[in-house]
Amino acid sequence: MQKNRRHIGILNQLISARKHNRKLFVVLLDPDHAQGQALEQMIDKGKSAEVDMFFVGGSLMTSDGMDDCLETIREVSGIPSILFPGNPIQLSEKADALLYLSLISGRNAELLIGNHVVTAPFLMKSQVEIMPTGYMLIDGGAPTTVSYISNTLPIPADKPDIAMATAMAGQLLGLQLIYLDAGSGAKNPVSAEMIAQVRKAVDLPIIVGGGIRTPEQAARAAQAGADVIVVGNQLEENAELVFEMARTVHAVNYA
Ligand code: 1GP
Repeated sequence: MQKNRRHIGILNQLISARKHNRKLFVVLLDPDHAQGQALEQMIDKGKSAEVDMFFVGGSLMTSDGMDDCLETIREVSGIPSILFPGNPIQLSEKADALLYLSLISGRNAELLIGNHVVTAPFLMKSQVEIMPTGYMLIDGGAPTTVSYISNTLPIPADKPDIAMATAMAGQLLGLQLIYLDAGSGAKNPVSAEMIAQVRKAVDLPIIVGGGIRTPEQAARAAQAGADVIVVGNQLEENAELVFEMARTVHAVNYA
């Protein structure tokens, strides 16, 4: 099946970046929030700031702007676009890759396997690169849309040992990426301590996002061992920040 895929290289790019300690900066675009000119401008700024990838998705999408968003990314920037689906209908052939998320911090069977069964026949025929991802929600200080919609409890922020064991299980199950997410707009981002513990526990590339508002917070996450830093909300408020965020993350070298 892999031979049909348009790209099989994005997971390899993430693995190679991890191997060479090159930190990546990703902008999360929620097609419900960014549309038309504002979307084009954000993508254009992302290109100038040399962001590495765009994630596209949202916990709850009420518009049908997904395809438009993916097309605009391709036309304006040529930067890889990765689907970060909040639910199984957020799939599109216009993306380069898909974070095939298993919510391993939760115990909701639909988000561990049910949705995968429903979407598998479509994905087997798709040209989109599939990236099996252990998705872990970490308590960010207040309930977020994703914890409500997923009907799961996040891992307590002060329990890095639970996060460690969960990430280890993800690696043993054969997942290829770990995503530590405090949820979009979280009050507190995932702590450096938790990221560092998970870093020690697994070899996989680690993506970290949720509630990162400043370049310092982004740098702290990268220094603690995150390979990919994702920012959404804050850039919707202040798109100019993308330059400093990207520069700061790219400047971190984790030894
Ligand atoms: C959420 O990790 C992403 O799933 C990004 O979060 O919107 O808070 O930056 P923010």
